[in-house]
Amino acid sequence: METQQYIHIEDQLGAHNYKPLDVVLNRGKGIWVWDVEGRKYLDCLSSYSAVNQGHCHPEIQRAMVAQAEKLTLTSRAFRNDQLGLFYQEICELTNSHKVLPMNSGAEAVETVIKAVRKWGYQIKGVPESQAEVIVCANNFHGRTITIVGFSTDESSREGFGPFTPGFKIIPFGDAKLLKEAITPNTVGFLVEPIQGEAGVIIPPEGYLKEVKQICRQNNVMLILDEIQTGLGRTGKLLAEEHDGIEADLTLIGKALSGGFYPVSAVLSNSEVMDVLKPGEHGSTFGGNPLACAVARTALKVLVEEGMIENAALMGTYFLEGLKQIKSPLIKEIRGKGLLIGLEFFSEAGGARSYCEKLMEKGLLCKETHDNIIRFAPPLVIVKDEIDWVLERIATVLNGD
Ligand code: IF1
Repeated sequence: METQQYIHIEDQLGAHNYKPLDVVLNRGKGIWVWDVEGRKYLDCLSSYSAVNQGHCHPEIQRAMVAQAEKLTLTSRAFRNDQLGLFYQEICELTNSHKVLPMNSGAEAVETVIKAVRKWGYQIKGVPESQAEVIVCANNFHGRTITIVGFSTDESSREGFGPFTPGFKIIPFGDAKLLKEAITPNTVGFLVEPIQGEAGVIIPPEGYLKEVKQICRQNNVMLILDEIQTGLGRTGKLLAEEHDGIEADLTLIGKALSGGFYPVSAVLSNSEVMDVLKPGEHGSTFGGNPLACAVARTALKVLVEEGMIENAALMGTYFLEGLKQIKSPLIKEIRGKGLLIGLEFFSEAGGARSYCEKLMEKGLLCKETHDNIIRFAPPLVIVKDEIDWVLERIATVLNGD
C-alpha cells in the first residue's frame, strides 16, 4: 500500500483527535525512521521523548522478547520475579525509597494526586474533602478528566466538564506566588521542571530550589512531573538535578520503556506512599513482568551507554548551532540538554509549515502551539548528525 492509502483508512475509521504529519512510518533504528515508500528520516521528536534510547534499541528488544517468551502478565494478585528487581534498580538509580508502577504518564499523575490527598487527610490533618493541589498555568500532565480539568489550555478542556475540584492554578516560574497560594489545606505542588508542551519553557535559575524550600517549610509535597524531562532528556537523569534538589514525589514514564511498551512510575522519597493500603489503588498491567523487564533494560542502557552525558554535550552543541542560524523569523531559541524549542515570530506564518518543509528534507519534528518547534532527538545522536540537522533547518528557514 502507498502513503495515501494508509492515510485514507486512518481518516475514515479513526477518531480525528490528532493532526499528524502525513508520513507513514514502518521501521526505526536509533535516530532514524523509514516510511512505507522507503524514505529515511532523522527523528527529532523521539516519540515525545519516549524513545530517548533510540528506536528499537537492540538490548531492550532482546529483553522484551526474552521476557515475552517466559511470562508477560501475572496481575498484582500474584507476585512476579521482575518487579522487585525493577524496584531495587530504579530506587538505587534515582535515590528513591518507594515505587508505584503504572502504565501511562497520565495514570502516574492520577496516582500521585490520590496519594498526596490521602497523605493530606491521614498525616497532615487536612479536613475531609478539603485537600488542595497547586499546579501551574500552561501545564501539561495528560488527558484524563481530572488532569484536563486543571489545564489552562482551552482546547484541552473545552466541552469535557464537569471537572474534579481541589486544584489551584498559579503562574509558572515565580516561587513567591507559590508561597502566597499555599493554605493549611495544600497537600501538594505539581509542576514540570521545564514545561514541554507549553513550548520548552525554562523557569528562572534556582526556581525549583526555592520551590522545594517553600514546600518543606509548609509541609507541602513537591511533585515533579519528569515524564518528559526525566531519563536523560535534559542532560541529567532527572531534571531536578540541575537545581540540586530532590522532589518528594517524582513521576516518570515515556522513556522508562525506551518506547517499547507503556511503563510509568511514581517515585517517592517521602512518607506519602505508605498511606496507600491494599485495595486502594492499582491497575491490571501496572508492574507486570514484561513492563519491568523492559524498564530495567531501558534504564540500564541509558546509563551504561552514556546517553545522559551525551544528551548534555550534544544538547549544548545543538543549541549553539541553532543560535548561529541567522533568520528574521526566529524569535527565541531555548533548551536544556536535548529538549530544545525554537520560537518563531507570529509573522513567520506558523511552525507547522516549517515542520512540513523539514519533513520533505528528511527531518521529522513537530510544532507545539502555533509558533514553536520542539527539537528532541534520541539521546544517541552524535555531532555529524546534528550538523546534518542544522543544515536542513538553516536551509528551510532561509526559504529554500
Ligand atoms: C499526546 C505534549 C509531549 C507529559 C508530561 C504527563 C504526560 C505527558 C510532562 C502524560 C505527555 C505527551 C502526550 C502526547 C503529546 C505529549 C507531549 F506535546 F503534549 F506535551 F511529550 F511533549 N506529563 N506528553 O509531557 O503522559 O499519559 O501521554 O503517557 O499525544 O497527547 P501519557
